[in-house]
Amino acid sequence: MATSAPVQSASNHVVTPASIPWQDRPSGSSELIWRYSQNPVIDRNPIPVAARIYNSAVVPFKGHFAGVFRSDYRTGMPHIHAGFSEDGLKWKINHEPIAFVPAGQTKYEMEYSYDPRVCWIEDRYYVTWCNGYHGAPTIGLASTTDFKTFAQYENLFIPFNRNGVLFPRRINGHYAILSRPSDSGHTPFGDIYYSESPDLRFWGNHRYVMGAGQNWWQGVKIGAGPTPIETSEGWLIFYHGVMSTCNGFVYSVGLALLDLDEPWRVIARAQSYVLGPEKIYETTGTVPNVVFPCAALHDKASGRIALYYGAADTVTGLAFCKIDEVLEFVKKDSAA
Ligand code: BMA
Repeated sequence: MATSAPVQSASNHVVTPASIPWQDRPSGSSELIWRYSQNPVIDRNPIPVAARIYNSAVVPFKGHFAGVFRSDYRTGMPHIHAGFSEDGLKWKINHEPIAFVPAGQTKYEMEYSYDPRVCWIEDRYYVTWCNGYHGAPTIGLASTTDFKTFAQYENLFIPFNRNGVLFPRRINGHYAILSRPSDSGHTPFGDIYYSESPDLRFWGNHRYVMGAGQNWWQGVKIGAGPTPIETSEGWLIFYHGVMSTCNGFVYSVGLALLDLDEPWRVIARAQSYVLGPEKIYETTGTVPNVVFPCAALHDKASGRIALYYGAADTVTGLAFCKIDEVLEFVKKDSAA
């Protein structure tokens, strides 16, 4: 079920030894990405205050795992909570939301918070999320070392923006992020952009990376998912792509490979999605037909990846793949 190799960050820095969750591909299956047989790993009503936990981020922490979880309250508001797990499968999620401490003088506004990502850079974990600011979504930023105290910084951008995903190391001396400019609603457009910063405070050199529309399944909008994984061939990214149908949006998972030094340059981009909503917990829920990846654990020694994703805006799912197979697929299926 589990590997014994150390989990490493994409920058080859050993964050902490841990055994990532794993199941072999089911016999007879030829799927590139296969689901955990006991999905969902976080089911409905997981903590008293929240009816649904999904679109959440998980990282290695002190030999085990920690995470930041999108928790939708029965008031309808989403908030983010910290949580812990010995094995990456059974989660103890705090019943109280994260109480952010201002990193500076100002107490930053946060009307709602959702779709967190967590990224280890140099000496601490950084959390990014969609932060409600004067009724509009933008990208919130905080740091932590212990998942107890979180220092909150200024929002990275002015509204409207979502899906802020940091790179796990500086690139050409700068912090780097992918994001998706949007609107305040169920945005009917959206491309992925790259921005960089000397200090995580001032962001610029905004570059277009890739857009919606390449294929029907990603025809409406796209958005970055887990922290990019560094490989010798480039930054491997899982992202979500959205299709419009007469019954609403359908969210699937796509794959792309970005240049290591110039990540706004797309080396390869698969034309086919690699995980689509199929299982009952993905096709039925608050928002049917959604798979939305926010975290990937990568075991460098074995090449195994455990991918965490929100399903139907209701529960949290887990899926597995192998990095060499995924890299081969993204190049073979690419139109870039
Ligand atoms: C997006 C975000 C996600 C959500 C998805 C499907 O706009 O709000 O959190 O999973 O819609 O409802």
